[in-house]
This record gives sequence, structure tokens and C-alpha cells, in this order.
Amino acid sequence: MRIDIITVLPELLRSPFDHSIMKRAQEKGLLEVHIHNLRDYSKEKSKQVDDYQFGGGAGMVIKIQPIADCIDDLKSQRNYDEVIYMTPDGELLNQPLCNRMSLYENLIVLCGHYKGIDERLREHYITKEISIGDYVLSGGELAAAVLVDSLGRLLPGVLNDESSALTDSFQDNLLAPPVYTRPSEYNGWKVPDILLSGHAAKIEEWRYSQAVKRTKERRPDLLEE
Ligand code: 6GU
Repeated sequence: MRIDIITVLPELLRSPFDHSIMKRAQEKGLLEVHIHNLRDYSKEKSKQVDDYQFGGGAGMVIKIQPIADCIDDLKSQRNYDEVIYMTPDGELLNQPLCNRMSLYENLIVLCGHYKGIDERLREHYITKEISIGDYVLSGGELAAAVLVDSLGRLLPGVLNDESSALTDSFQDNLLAPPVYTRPSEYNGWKVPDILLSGHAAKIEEWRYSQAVKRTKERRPDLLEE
């Protein structure tokens, strides 16, 4: 998968993909992340990419031209499955949506800023709008990093233990069961006996029942879906 991220703050996106699983995904050639500085596409001497909004009001709006030129440039080089705009009024990101999008080859991810982008870009360029939750961030960069991470780890071959992504919280609409490691007793706090029993089938059963219990307690809404 190739992901092209368009942003006015490229520095914010330097490090999120340089560690751990995302780093390995790129080293294995399974994921390519390209960051594009929107200012490089400005035609103005000042490299300005935003302007006052028509009708008045506080807050700047990102102009059409730099974004249109950047997207046109990318589209002239390959076909994209979606041109995604990160915005708090987009579709809520969840695991089923991540699973579906992880099948794509090429994605453009546009990070919003200030008051947002000129509405005409949303009408003519953007094919999908995504939010990562019901709260407001200063810009779309952190949200884009969340999106890339959630997709990258689903690509075949990225996780070492192939089954690991399938037992995450939210796959099958269940939260993950509790996990323990050594020592088996600390301060008198014991690991559940079943996990030390060596009975693989019984352990699997226990984990499933714990996942259901935890989901009922914490996120009953997931079980209703
Ligand atoms: Cl995608 N952008 C911003 N600015 N805030 C958000 C968001 C995105 N998702 C949740 N809050």
C-alpha cells in the first residue's frame, strides 16, 4: 500500500512511522508513506496556502490551487482508490472501516487545518471524509497518523504473528481479554490458574468468555451491532 499525505505541517508526520511496526512495514516494502508539504505547491512568493473566508468570520481557509495542483500531480503518476480528507465532520473511523480500506493500493490523505479547506475541493476532489473521534484536534496530522497506523498493521506480512491482528480488540466486535506475564505471583497477586494449566482449548475458551464479559461491561454497544 502507498499512502500520500498532504499537509502544511510535514514535521508533525516525520516520526510516527519511523518506529516499531510501521517502520518494519516500510522496510519490508509492504507500506510506503510519502509526505507532501502543501507550501511547495503554493504559487505565491510568501508560500501562503490559506486566505480569509468569504462572508467574514475568524479563521483562515486553505485555498483550492495548492491542494488541486498537488492532487493533480499525484493522480498523473498513478491511480488512487480514495482521496481522503481528515476532518471532525467525516465518517467515524472504526475497525470495519480500517479492514475495508486496508485492501486499497494507493491512498491520498489530506490533512485539514485552520477553518478547513475550500468546500469546492470537497465537492470535486475528495472521495471520502474521515474523523477519528468526537473531539476536535488542531489539525488533521495526528488523525492521519492514526489512520495510517491502523491500516499499516493490517497489511499481510506486517505483523510477525499473523494471528495477532485478528485477536485485537474490536476484531469480531469484542474487546481483547486480559493478558499476564511473569512472575505468576507478585505481591500476592496471582495469575488466573487456567493460564498456567497448559490446556490450550480451555485457555481459548476462558479468553473468549473474558472478552465477552469485558465487552458487556465496557462497550455493550458493540454487542448490539
Ligand atoms: Cl480527522 N481532524 C481534526 N482536526 N479533528 C479531529 C479529527 C480530524 N478527528 C477527530 N477530531
